[in-house]
Amino acid sequence: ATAVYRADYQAPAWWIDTVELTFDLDPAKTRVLNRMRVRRNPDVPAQALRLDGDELNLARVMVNGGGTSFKMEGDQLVLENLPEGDAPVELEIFTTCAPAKNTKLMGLYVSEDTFFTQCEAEGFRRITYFLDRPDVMAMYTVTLRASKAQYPVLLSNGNLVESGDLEDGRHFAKWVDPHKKPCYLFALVAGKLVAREQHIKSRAGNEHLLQVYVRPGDLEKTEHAMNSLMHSIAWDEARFGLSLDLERFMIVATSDFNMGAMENKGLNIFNTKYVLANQATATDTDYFNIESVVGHEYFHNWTGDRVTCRDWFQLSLKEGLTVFRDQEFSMDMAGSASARAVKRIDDVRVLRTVQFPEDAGPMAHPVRPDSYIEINNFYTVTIYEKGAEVVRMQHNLVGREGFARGMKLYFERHDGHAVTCDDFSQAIADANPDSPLAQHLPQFRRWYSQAGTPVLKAVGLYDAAAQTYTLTLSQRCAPTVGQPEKLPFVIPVQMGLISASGQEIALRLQGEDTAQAAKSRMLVLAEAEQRFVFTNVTEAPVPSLLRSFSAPVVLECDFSDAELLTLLAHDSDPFNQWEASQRLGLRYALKAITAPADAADTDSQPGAQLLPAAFMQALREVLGNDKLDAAFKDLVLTLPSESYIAEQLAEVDPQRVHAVREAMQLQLATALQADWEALWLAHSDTGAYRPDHVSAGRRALAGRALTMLCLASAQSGDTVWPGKAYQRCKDAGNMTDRSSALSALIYSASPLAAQALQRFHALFQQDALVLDKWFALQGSACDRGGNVLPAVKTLMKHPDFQIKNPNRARSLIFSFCNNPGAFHRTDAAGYVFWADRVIEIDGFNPQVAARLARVMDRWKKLAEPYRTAAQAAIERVAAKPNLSNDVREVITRALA
Ligand code: B3K
Ligand code: ZN
Repeated sequence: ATAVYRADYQAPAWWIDTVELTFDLDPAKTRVLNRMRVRRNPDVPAQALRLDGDELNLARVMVNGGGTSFKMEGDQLVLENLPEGDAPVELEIFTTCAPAKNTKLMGLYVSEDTFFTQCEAEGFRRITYFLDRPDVMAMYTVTLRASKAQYPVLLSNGNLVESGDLEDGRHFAKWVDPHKKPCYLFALVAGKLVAREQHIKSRAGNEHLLQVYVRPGDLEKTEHAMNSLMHSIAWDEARFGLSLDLERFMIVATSDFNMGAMENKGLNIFNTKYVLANQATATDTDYFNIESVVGHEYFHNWTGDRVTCRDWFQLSLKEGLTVFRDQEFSMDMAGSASARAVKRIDDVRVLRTVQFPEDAGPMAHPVRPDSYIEINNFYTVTIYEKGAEVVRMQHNLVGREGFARGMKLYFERHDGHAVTCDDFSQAIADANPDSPLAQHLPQFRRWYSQAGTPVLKAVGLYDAAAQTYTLTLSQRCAPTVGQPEKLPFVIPVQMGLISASGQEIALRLQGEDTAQAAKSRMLVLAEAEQRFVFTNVTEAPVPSLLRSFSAPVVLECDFSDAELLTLLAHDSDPFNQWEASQRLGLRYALKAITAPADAADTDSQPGAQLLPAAFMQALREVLGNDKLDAAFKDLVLTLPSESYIAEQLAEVDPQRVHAVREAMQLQLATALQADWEALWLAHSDTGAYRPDHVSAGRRALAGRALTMLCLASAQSGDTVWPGKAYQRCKDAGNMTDRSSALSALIYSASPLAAQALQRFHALFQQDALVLDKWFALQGSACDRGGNVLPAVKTLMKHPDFQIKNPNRARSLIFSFCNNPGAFHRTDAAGYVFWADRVIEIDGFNPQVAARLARVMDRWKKLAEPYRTAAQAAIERVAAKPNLSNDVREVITRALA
């Protein structure tokens, strides 16, 4: 395996204008006839045509209707003697492949007797020989032929132009895609499926047919996905003027899928997890995720499909932008300012707990990487979530209207083309020539080229005599792999100033004539250090910085506890209100963790008071504040995660982090017991189920109250609350309440947990997605004396456990390996288990194995004895011959 470099990009020597594919579908041996019209790229010196292939059986190659000479070089089919000149050449390639044996779930494969494809990033070469790169865009005509009884539904991209019966019980369908596309957006589906259908008329007046295909029996679980699709279509028209460009738009669900979903043109293929929902089987989170993923894939129809990536280094061009779009869609759907803030907080939590560690670890890479060995390893939180933050900063630097203008220009310039991240920023800046983005564009682009999370340092100085407040902002960024020196970023800092009594102070910078009406404004830090002097400040203010998380940075500021309590109580920016609670929680956790072991032996004193009285009182006030939404209260009462806490430490003892955080949880449970009881009474009856933000927030808070009450009961020996939780497991009217009650019993180690789990299994043994939850709850259970790993090992032998199904593997194995308190064991057994599973899964599905391998990214930060044991486990994987490129790349980087 060798690395590919962005700097080596060259335009293709050949173009493919049209492709006609004919499939004779058979699980054991599918025949693929590929007729292409190719022509030389006149802008590039003449070269042989080199077509990519992978695990194909080649039967025949013809050129312009006759035989030809060809050779194989590795996996490539090389045609050296094609006719000279500009005239198009007709190529015909006949191959076969074995979909039933395809366990990698890349290319053409079979799941539950149905054919599916997954081509992004480089799966099309597993279907036929092709120029498998995104800058080669062609027009497709696809004919599918298969047994009519076994595969009554035959789907591909675009419009169905012809269908009918053939001999021997076979039938066919012919599809024409009216848009040219790169091959990674090709798809076909064939099997016994049923569809929910919806006819809609767009704003532009065009009629469209929407279809959601699932297995018979699942149809009643497709209403929410269909509604989400209709909302997505309406939103993209309203916000960006982008309409559906197809007569028919299809979504198909499969239970065997390596990731969430795939945006194939007009034929999106989805993991069932992001399609199927009813109140009995799906939680509020599932409902919101479905809306967001359906939106995400639909929005790719423009940002990804109409304008695609020139090469895979530009992946964030479509992914960062499309995540930004799905985040905005979810926020606009959420409605109220506070529901928007909750969504923003959720997104930032993912960024900080997953992306920040990635950016500080061995897999760190810029949003636009410079090299890769296996592109599938680069579908990362950096490309997606940090990429979305980089788009969001551009949005904030030009404003909402300006961004819409920029998008319009982007499509005017690039529709139908394969372009770069630079092209995108250029369009946004050019449409807003007077914006700070245009002013700083070359420097802003460092967000695409430099990896690592910048640290933004803020120092405030109040001068009572001069009535000025001087805010000094500076930035630095630690070295990352291959990038020892970093240049300053352009950091938009949305901010305000608050008086001790909680009033917002008018913001007037020195040199400005009058104070701006707004009490929140954006400062742009573009140098290593800059000073901002505010005048007419009549009392010492508390700065509220980086409101709504206006840049993906770590904010370093010496807030006192009292200042943070002021922000928690009074900040008009709900994000920073929440942030204040997190800073305080983190501060007390770190203090306890780094205190000398004998001074705060939390292991032996689980009741230790780690959270001071003033903080507890502030939390009590949040819980009792009628003006705050339940969902927001739930987030304020969520302590920073173990992995986020660990990330702040130079050396991590995961068991100590776990013990301290659990001690803090216990304090929240016992000290606020009366508050939790009141909350339970007020919120536990959520009425008829509706997955809207207000009632979902109530359910979340009720669920947390129940968990806390069960935890306090475990301490006191009381049995009332576990009894109530058990009762709720039995007769809850929806999956959100049922699973949160079950999780409360498991978390509090209630003796009723085992029985509740058994009942839950009996009730849902026919439902794969609910069984995934059942496995996940056990894999992520709070560890008590090392009990989780043996339970996981036993569950691996459960008849419902199937390691080859990615959702099931993730539900048990990934849940366990991402459960720090259970995974990091002094006897190293968690690491041994991890290494065994990586090796096992790599034998049939490298992409899933490589994801699991990433669990060990931060091993170098571990304290002994964990560090040595982790290294031994990683080295054992590395020593394995025949590792996939996917796993090899992750492991090599981890050990480097
Ligand atoms: N574009 C796909 C991801 C493909 C992953 C390939 N390993 C889904 C998405 O981002 O919408
Ligand atoms: Zn995407």
